Amino acid sequence: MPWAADAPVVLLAGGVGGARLAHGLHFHLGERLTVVVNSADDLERHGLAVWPDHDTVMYTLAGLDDRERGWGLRDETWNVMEQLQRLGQDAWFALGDRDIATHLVRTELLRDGTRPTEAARRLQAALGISARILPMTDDLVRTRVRTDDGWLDFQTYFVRLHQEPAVLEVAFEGAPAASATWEVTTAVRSAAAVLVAPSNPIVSVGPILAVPGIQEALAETRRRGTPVVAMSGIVGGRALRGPADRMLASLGHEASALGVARLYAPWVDVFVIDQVDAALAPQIEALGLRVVVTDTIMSDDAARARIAGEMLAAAGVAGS
Ligand code: FO1
Repeated sequence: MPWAADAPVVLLAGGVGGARLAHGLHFHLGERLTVVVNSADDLERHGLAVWPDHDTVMYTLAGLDDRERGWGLRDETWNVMEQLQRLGQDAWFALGDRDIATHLVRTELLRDGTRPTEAARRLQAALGISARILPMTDDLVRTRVRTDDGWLDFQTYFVRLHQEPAVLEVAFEGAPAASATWEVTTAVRSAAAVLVAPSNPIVSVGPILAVPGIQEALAETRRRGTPVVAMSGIVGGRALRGPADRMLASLGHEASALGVARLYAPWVDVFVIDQVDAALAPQIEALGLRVVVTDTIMSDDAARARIAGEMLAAAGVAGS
């Protein structure tokens, strides 16, 4: 299909893995990049609207991210948290002083009736970001996980309990009644390519697909010849970051690039795996996917740009 030369390239992303690939893609694509972020990890803390995956991508594209920690701002201070603790508040979810400014502005915009997508765009514009970062929906969707102790909010499981309990079931509360925004469906429908970050397939990519309208837009864009290219966040049987490997296993999937490929096969065309998993290529190809094998570890800016370039090449998109 003849895409417009400026047709967007859409990246479906969670937090850290999504932000790293978005950074590499931004190098090639600039304002052509549209990132659709998982918003089911979002939460309200101390009365503030906190959007972890959106902010991780936003701070990374603005060059303000803390690379060691993976979330939040570089050179952050924690005075507000210290004072909250003095005031007897539960401070298990750490909000940095400067990060709080983001949540204050966003909370006020939302309270004044601004749509979440519009609030997101205003924050991005204020930080000088040329790419678009779109929440997957303007509606409230929240991930909950069932453990031996019952159902937990995602951040209680992830941050407070350090992802220790085995996850027996996952639910995206609010998803059936949610709808995709026109910004997201238009971007997917008009995309030159849709890419999937090496994020957690269950709780980062899963919620995006659970929003009614997004799978339909993906199916339509694929029918018109737009490729969907995904990267495995499981390398050598281990998650690059976070609990994806344990989560896959406890939910009955194989904790490997092949396990992720099985989940993605119905809606993905090309699967990018790490060189350490090269031996899995024939089994992944047998699922009907084209396989690209490369070094997928995004250790520095050069690696991010190289891997992003390889994904774009796999999608047949010329970058800068
Ligand atoms: N992750 C943590 O492990 N501990 C925290 O205290 C924490 C605070 C936090 C504050 C703002 C923000 O945007 C992200 C934050 N994260 C924290 C990261 C985040 O909760 C997770 O990495 C994602 O939700 C998983 O994608």
